[in-house]
Amino acid sequence: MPLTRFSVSLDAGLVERFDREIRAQGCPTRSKAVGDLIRAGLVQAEWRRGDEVAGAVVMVYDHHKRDILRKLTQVQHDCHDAIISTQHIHLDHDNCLEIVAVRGKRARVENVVRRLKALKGLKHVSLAAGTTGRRLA
Ligand code: NI
Repeated sequence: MPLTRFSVSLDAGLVERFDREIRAQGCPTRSKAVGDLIRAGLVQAEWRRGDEVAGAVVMVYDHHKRDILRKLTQVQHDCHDAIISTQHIHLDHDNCLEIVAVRGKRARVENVVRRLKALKGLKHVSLAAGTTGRRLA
């Protein structure tokens, strides 16, 4: 993709604060920081519109909890069309970290998250709402 230059007029204080923040984050250029913000906004728009999206559900649970493994497997089989991969990590003697990669229409992906969050016995469930990347440069 060719680069396009454009000028933007903003409040000086806002730009100063933005520059301080991106320096603190180690961002190399203002252009990269603005591009990252635009892409983040476009990803949010994909989710709002109900486009095809991709992401990861992160869960932590104690595998000793009654029936938890069977219930997790059941939900993942019920939602197999939206789940592309599952990774299970044994964190310690009791705790497991499970990462479920999801892809599909927003409604199907959110259904996976809703079903997982409804399970009793999970210590943590969160969604990293990503993108398929197809509509982003
Ligand atoms: Ni485990």
